[in-house]
Amino acid sequence: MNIEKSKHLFQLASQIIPGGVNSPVRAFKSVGGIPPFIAKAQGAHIWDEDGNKYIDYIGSWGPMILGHAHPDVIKAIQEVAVNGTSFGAPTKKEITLAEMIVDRVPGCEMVRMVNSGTEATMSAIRLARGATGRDKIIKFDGCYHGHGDSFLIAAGSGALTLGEPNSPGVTKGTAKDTLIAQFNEIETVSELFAKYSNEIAAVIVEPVNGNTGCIPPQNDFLNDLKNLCNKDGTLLIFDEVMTGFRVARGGAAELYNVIPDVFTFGKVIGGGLPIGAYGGKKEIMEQVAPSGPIYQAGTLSGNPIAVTAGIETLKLLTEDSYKILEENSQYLNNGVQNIIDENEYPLWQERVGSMFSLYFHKGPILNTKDVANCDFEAFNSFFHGLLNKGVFIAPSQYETGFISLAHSKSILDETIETIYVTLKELFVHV
Ligand code: KE4
Repeated sequence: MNIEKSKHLFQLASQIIPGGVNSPVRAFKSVGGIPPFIAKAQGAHIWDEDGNKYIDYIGSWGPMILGHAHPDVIKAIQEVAVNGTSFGAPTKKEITLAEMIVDRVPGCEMVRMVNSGTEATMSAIRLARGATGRDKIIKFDGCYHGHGDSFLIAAGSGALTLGEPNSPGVTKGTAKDTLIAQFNEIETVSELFAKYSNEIAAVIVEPVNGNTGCIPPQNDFLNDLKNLCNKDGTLLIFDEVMTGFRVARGGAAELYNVIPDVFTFGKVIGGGLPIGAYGGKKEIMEQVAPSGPIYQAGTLSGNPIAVTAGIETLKLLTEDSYKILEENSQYLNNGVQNIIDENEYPLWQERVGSMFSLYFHKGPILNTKDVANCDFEAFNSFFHGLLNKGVFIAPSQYETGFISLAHSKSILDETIETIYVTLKELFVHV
C-alpha cells in the first residue's frame, strides 16, 4: 500500500504539532508505523491522502454511528451554518437536543451541553463534589474519562496505550482524591467505602468499559455499585460518552436497567462535531450555575452546528436502527468466532451492541488486568495486516471498535474474510 503522502504529512505535522497529531492514540505509537492522513469519508469507508480506501471501524471513536457523511446530517449542517456559526446566546435547538436526550435516557431529567466528553466528566465530578461537600472520587483501573487531572490516574485509552497510567503534571494534591478500584470486582469498591466512608463524592464508571478495549459489566456489578453509593450518600456517575445512544437507544442505563445519579455524554450526540453533555436528576442539576452555585461555563457550549448535527443523528437512530446494529454486530462476531473456533486461535471477543474488541488473549477479559496479559506483539501484527488489506481497526488493544449503520452485510463479509486471511498469515509464523 502506497502511503508516501501520509508519510510526508506526518513528518510535516510532527514539526508543528506534538507527535504530529492532535490526540495521542492517532499517532500509532503502540502499533508502530505511519498513521494514514484521512482525506475523506463516506458511509463505512475512509480514504487517505494517497487514495487508499479502508473499511473504518474507528468511526471517529464513536460519533459516526450512522456512518460517515450521512446526507441528512450534512444537509442539516449546511442549512444551519448559513445562518451563523455561534452566537453566545441561547437558541431553540439547544432545547430540542436536551429534550431528545431526556426523552431517551432513563433517569435523566435535565442536561447541560458542553464541548467535549472531558468537559462533561470534569463538570460532573465538580457537580458531585459541590453537591455532597466531599472531595474523593472512585474511578476504575483502566477506565478513561477524558484528560481532566482527576482522571489521569490509572487511566485507559491513550494513557494506557502510552504506558503512562499517571500523567506528569497531575499534582499529588489532585491524585490523593482519586481512589482506584477494579472493574467487575465489587469488593475492591466496598473496601474503599469502608476505609473512606462519608468522604466519597462520586463513583464514576464507564458502565461498559470502552477504553480498555470493550469489557461488559458482569452480573450485578452496576447494581451493586449503585447500592454501595446509595448507602454512603455518594453519587453514581455513568460516563456514557461512548456507550450513550450507542449500546441502546437509552444507553447503558437502559440496557442494564441501572439508573445513576449523573450521566455524561458526548460523541453520538454531536454527530461528529465537538460536543459533550452532563445530566441527571433535576434536584442535582439545578445546583449548576446559574440556577445554583456550582460553576461551569463554555463559549461554544450548545453550539448551533454541533447541536444540529446531534439532533439529526438522534432522529435517524430509531428503534429499528438499534435492531439493525445489533443484528449486524452479532453477524460480525459470529463470523470471527467461527474462525477462532475452527482454528483454535488464542483469541477472545467481547461485544456490547455495536462496540466490540478482539483480544489476543485466551479466555475471558474481566478488567484491565486481563488486557495487560494480551499478546500485544501479535495484536500489532494483526492491526497492520488488516490495515494493509484495507481494514482500519483501532490502533491499540486498549481501544474499542465501532460498527455503524453503514456497515452492510457485504462489508462485514469482506471484513471477516480479511480477518481470516490475516490470522492465517499471523499464526502460520507464530
Ligand atoms: P473527549 O474529551 O475525547 O471528547 O471525551 C473523553 C472521554 C470521556 N469518557 C469516555 C468513556 C471516553 O471514551 C472518552 C474519549 N474516548 C477516546 C476513545 N478511547 C477518545 C479518542 C481520543 O482520545 O483521541
